[in-house]
Amino acid sequence: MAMPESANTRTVMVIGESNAGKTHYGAQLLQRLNSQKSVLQMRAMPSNMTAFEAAMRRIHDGLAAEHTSATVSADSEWPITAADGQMLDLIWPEYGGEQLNDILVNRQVPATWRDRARTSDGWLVLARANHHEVDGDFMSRPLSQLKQAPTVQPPYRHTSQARLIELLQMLLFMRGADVVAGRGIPRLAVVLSCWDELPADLIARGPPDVLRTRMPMLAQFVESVWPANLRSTLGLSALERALDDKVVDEDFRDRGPEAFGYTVLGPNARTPDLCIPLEHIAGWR
Ligand SMILES: Nc1nc2c(ncn2[C@@H]2O[C@H](COP(=O)(O)OP(=O)(O)OP(=O)(O)O)[C@@H](O)[C@H]2O)c(=O)[nH]1
Ligand SMILES: [Mg+2]
Repeated sequence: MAMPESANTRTVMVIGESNAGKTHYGAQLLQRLNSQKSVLQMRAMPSNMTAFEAAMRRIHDGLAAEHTSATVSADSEWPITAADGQMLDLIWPEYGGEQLNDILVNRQVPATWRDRARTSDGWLVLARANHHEVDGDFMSRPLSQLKQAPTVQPPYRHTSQARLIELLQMLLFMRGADVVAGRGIPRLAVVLSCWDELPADLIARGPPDVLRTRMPMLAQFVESVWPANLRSTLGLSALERALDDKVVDEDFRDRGPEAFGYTVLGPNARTPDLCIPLEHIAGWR
């Protein structure tokens, strides 16, 4: 599965739960990487493109792509090169995001994930910030409210923040990283996807600020494990708007997918270059 390694090749893997926006970002990135206009280019044929090709066709027609079925598991490997000749191998495990959940529930990491955890140089975590409201607990809600215990207990499930932290901890453990001594820690980019969905008071703020507001526990975990020079937080809107799976967005179709999407670098600082998160994670920026 692994591509031949060379001294200046970095390997990055994408981590994201179901609905995080993996497939749409992947489809938009592919389009940009093949466009000859981006600072990063595809240097050879990527493998296992089926899911992304279907998504690219849908987006091209102004429609949202379909969810990736939970049974899909096909590593897509993208050989990328930068203008100065540096190389990046991106591993995009095109999976139904539910597989991550299976890892957490079964507490077993399949061999493919173990290998990825060990051999990758960087991890790109996609999290959909608008889906992460801070859950109420005794720190944030008055005790009087908590006393009114629900009569029917919902099945216990970790919050999405807790799931991501747990997953990162499992992957760090598989890797044999020494968190206390700060050894063997991969680069990390937390990419807050679907930025366009955020409410007006957050949309103008910087990505680290939004991470701290929407996912404070994850923000603290990342800050405590990753030294500042190994981590970054960015915002991303792969489509710049929501697409429907049945009603065609004619404006999007007419102007084309290449006219949409941006990376958020800071408060009100955006660039249409969707490859920036890759440069960050490779340590080129
Ligand atoms: N508003 C907005 N919606 C987006 C954007 N990117 C993706 N979406 C929507 O987010 C939903 C999930 O996106 P996917 O790319 O299918 O998510 P995924 O991570 O591949 O999910 P699974 O395939 O279930 O693992 C879809 O309904 C998309 O239409 C964006 O930039 N903006
Ligand atoms: Mg998908």
